[in-house]
Amino acid sequence: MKHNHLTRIAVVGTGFVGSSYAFALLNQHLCDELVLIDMNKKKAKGDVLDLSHGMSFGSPMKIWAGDYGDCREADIIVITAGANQAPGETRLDLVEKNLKIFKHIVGSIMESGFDGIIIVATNPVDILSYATWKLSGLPKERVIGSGTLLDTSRFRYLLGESFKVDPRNIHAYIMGEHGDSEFPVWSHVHIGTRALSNIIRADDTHTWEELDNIFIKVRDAAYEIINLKGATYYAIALSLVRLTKAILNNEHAILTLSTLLNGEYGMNDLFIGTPAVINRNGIREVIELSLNDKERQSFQQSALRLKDTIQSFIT
Ligand code: 6V0
Repeated sequence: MKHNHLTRIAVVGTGFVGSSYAFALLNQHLCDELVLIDMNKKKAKGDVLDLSHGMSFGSPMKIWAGDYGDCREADIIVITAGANQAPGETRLDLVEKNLKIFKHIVGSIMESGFDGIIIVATNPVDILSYATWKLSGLPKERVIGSGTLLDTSRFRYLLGESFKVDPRNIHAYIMGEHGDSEFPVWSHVHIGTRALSNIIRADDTHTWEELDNIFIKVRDAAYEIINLKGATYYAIALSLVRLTKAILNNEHAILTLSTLLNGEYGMNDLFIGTPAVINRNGIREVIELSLNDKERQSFQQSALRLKDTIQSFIT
C-alpha cells in the first residue's frame, strides 16, 4: 500500500449499499478522496451532489463520479455493485447474475493498474470474493469479503439486548457462509468477561431455546428486512466503514470476514466467514478457534455448500 499521499476510496455500485457507505464515510474522516462508479452514471452524479452539499457538516473530502481509470490511485475499492435479493430469493440464487457483472468490473479495475485492497460486499459475498481473488490475481490478503461481519454485529446487538450489556462488550462470532448455512460459535460467547456457558449454569433467566431464537433472528434478518422495506443497507454500510477503518488505521482488529482458507480448519481453496486479524496490508492472519464437534460439523457443511457452488460456477 502506498504512503504519504491522499487516501482514495473507490466505491463500485452506488445503489442502496454503496451510497449508504459513502454517506457513513462522510461522517468519519477516513479518506481524502472518494470516487463513486456506477454503470448508472446519473445515479452516481446525483449522489455526488447530494453528499457534497453536506460537506460543510461532515468531513472535508473530494468526491466525484468517476470511472475505472480512477481506480489506479485507490487504496481501497469497495464493490457493492450487482443485483440484490428479491423477496424470497436466497443469496446463492444471485450467483450467475452477479458473476457476469464481476467479470467486467474486476477486469476493468485491474486494467487501471490498481494495486490496493478490494473489499467485496455484493452477494453471494463468499462466492464473489473468491471470484474476485481469481479474476484479479491479487494476493489473498488483499481481497476481503464482508463475510459474516454484519451477522456478527446483529448477533452481538441481540445478545446485548437480551443480557442488557453494551453490544461492544459482547464477544461472539457468526461463522461460515454469509447466508442460510452460517452458524453461531456458542462455545466462545463471552458476555463482558463471563463465558456464556457459566452464565447459563448459574442463572435460570436465560434458556438455550431463547438463545437459539436469537440466532434464528440473526440468520433470517435479511429476509425480514427485505420483506419490510425491500433492501438492507444501513448496517452493512456501517460494517464496511468499520472494516475500512481497521485497514486504514492499521488496527490489527479482529473482525469476522470472508477470506481464503489455506489449511486453516482443515479447509482449502474457498472464501468463508471466520475471525481474522486486519491491518493496513489486509488480512494479517486467520484466527483458528477451537470449535466443538457441533460447530465443526456446521462449519464443514457450510464450506461444502460454498465449494459446490464454486465448482459449479467458477472452476
Ligand atoms: P442496488 O440498490 O440495486 O445497487 C446496485 C448498484 O449496482 C446499482 O446502482 C447498479 O446500477 C449498479 N450496477 C449493476 N451492475 C453494474 C456494473 N456492471 N457496473 C457498475 N455498476 C453496476 O443494490 P443494493 O445496494 O441494495 O445491494 C448491492 C449488493 O449488496 C447486493 O448484491 C446485495 O445482496 C448486497 N448486500 C450485501 C450485504 C452483506 O452483508 N454483504 C448486505 C446487504 C446487501
